[in-house]
Amino acid sequence: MNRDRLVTIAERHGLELVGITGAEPLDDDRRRMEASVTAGRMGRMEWMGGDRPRVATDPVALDPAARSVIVVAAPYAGGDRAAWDPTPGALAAALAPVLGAAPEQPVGRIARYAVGGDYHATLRSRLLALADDLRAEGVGTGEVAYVDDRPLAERALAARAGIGWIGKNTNLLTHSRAGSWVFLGAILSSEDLPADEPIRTTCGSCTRCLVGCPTGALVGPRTIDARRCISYLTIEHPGTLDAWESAAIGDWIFGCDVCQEVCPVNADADDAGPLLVPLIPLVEWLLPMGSRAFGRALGATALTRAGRHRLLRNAIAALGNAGADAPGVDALLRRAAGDPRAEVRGQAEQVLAAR
Ligand code: B12
Ligand code: SF4
Ligand code: SF4
Repeated sequence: MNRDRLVTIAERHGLELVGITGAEPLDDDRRRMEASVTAGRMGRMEWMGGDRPRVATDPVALDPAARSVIVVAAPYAGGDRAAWDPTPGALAAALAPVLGAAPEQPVGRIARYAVGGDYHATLRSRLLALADDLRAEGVGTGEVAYVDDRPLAERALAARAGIGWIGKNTNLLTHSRAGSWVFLGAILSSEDLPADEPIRTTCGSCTRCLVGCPTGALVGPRTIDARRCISYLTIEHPGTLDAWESAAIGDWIFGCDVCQEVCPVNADADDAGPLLVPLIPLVEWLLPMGSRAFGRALGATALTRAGRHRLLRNAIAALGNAGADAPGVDALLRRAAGDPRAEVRGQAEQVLAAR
């Protein structure tokens, strides 16, 4: 199959950015991943260690029949998310009881990537449908499409497939209108497809993300210390956040977009910004909710990655950072300090103690 045909088929699924690379291992990326884990920069993400760097950087380790990797980038902001996500407003719809109820201040921010339907499920089903179409045209594809939840070095493969380049903020940046506001996914193919060339663009002398990261998590160009990254702290970090971590998240309650907001590559992305959520109604809404009720309310969104307890923990920390003194806040925090979950209790006690 030639490239034009692949692009035409991918466009049917709303996927305009496609690249092809060979299945050869990414030895340099493997070494960098191992170094990052060994140095502790991946924090408590134990799943990033072990055999993952080897497997993630060797498509053949995932599928012995792999000869090529088809990589796609799907815009989640600043471009047409609706082209591939049938529920681009899923998060606002799920949070309607909170967004509708509210006094306006203080608010927490939810990163742009989480605003639609859970991208793992949505993009994976798009990739599976694309793989079916490719098979129908005689292209051998592996059984599995990968989006984030399988061990595959998606950014490094996307860069090698010429979709973009890895910026100093460690994200894959593209020349499309969406810039770096893209998800990445991949399909392994047993065909020797014509590989694309990596593009030559670099960040040049720009350092806006390194300077702009509010927590110093970008410890060098293309090197992140996840332990300082708000995205890690709000989504992956287990347990109560300590005093530094709580202060570090500021008003972000799920993910962080700052190193992409400051990036000139995203200047043409006409996006709606992060989702702003009033914190007091959010805490009131989440507190009486059990895990099942949380699943029913938010199960179709990416917020399930943090779950009820971390989201509540983050909202309480952000409430503390805002110095909220509206009537009823102390009573709300005292209720949270009696929550069955230790991370919620601990966070509420910490905020109460600092008031
Ligand atoms: C673990 C993880 C995280 C961790 C660690 C992030 C990180 N930078 O490694 C945390 C929780 C912090 C995180 C945060 C976010 N993530 Co994340 N994350 C992942 C995951 C699951 C693995 C990434 C990984 O292996 N990291 C380890 C590093 C060492 O490996 P690497 O990224 O593959 O390769 C790096 C090095 O090789 C280095 N590099 C390359 N060449 C060179 C050369 C030199 C000289 C040097 C020094 C380094 C270097 O740069 C590469 C890119 O970081 C991927 C999905 C996947 N399967 O790949 C998503 C993924 C990277 N995340 C994604 C997103 C959207 C985010 C957030 C934007 C979400 C948010 N808004 O909060 C933030 C961005 C924060 C940031 N600046 O990276 C997207 C990125 C899309 C894109 N355009 O790049 C991915 C690809 C998920 C997806 N399927 O779309 N994430
Ligand atoms: S996501 Fe936020 S905290 Fe993490 S590196 Fe980027 S700006 Fe820094
Ligand atoms: S802000 Fe500048 S240095 Fe950072 S990723 Fe964007 S272009 Fe590269």
